[in-house]
Amino acid sequence: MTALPPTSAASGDATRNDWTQVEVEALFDLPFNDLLYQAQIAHRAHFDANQVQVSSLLSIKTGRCPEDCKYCPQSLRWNTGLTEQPLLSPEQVRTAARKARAAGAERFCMGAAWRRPRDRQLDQVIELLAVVREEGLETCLTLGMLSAEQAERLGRAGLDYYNHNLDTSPEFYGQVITTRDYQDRLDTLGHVRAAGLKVCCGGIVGMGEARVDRAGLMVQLANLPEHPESVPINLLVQVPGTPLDGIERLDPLEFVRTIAVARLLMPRSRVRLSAGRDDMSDELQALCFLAGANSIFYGETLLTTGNPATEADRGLFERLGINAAPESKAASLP
Ligand code: SAM
Ligand code: DTB
Ligand code: SF4
Repeated sequence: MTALPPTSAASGDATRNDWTQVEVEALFDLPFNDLLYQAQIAHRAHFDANQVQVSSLLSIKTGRCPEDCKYCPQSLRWNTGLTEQPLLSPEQVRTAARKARAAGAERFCMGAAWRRPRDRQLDQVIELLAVVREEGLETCLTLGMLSAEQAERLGRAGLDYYNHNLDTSPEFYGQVITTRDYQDRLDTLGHVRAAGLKVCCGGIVGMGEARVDRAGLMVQLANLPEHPESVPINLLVQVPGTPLDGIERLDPLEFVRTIAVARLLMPRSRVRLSAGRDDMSDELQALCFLAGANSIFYGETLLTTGNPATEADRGLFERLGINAAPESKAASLP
């Protein structure tokens, strides 16, 4: 006997924003094969299951962040030996964008280690945004908290996506970050939506949270007024010097379950197999794609930590028959 939940999450066509914690925990608790089967149905209803979107990431301002995120090598509170880097110049960004485009990336995401950008800093970032747009790439930024006015300015400047993660459940959040609260994050996400930008919002697992917290994160993401278009699921990259270095590693199959639940709850969103791939086997990544992941970060570095070599990713895609064709080709599917 399989233990499918009374209402199959996979079958409903309507996207829901009213998930309960109990329902989502029940999905996590399904037998692994049943969970993956349901996730596959949801995935195939909305996407080409053999198509993965690729984004490239660039840290445009590195280190000395005043926030105290316990996972992050860029907080000035932890001694991680990171080389600081002030804001990159338009020329540096153009070079990186061209390289990313030549390697096959569709979207170029720029991240800055700020709590929130000052208006003068936003002016400079808008210049960088123009450079990436000139190079013909989709754009994404992650700069920390934004005011409503700042989000509107980015919208007027032609930004496509803004990344701002909820990171974990509201209950576990205080154990990871104390310098900004959950509501601050929800407020920024509201400003980004109101400005007409697409939302990239997900979280991190493997920080010592329990399954209820992973379920709690998923409930928060899926019950946002609109599902984020892009949902990055990061597996903690343990960096020496950060408080979370050395924490017990998450069971890889639990990571796959998290991807599958994200796919089921947000069936029309791109679910990104985000940080942590450098430590994953090809087989684990293949299971993540089977569970519904259909986006990755492509290129040898994330912001400050490593990511698989592009040749390795190309080889894996080839072995799996995955095509990294532009999003527009997938858009014609149901
Ligand atoms: N400073 C901005 C902020 O926090 O909003 C933007 C950059 S921040 C590095 C973006 C996201 O990267 C974080 O929200 C977190 O989810 C992820 N991240 C940071 N360090 C990580 C790590 N060691 N492992 C996995 N994900 C990480
Ligand atoms: C996201 O969710 N993951 C990316 C991106 N959004 C900005 C960042 C991952 C960072 C991993 C640690 C590092 O390289 O510094
Ligand atoms: Fe700063 Fe972002 Fe790192 Fe937190 S995750 S310390 S806000 S760069």
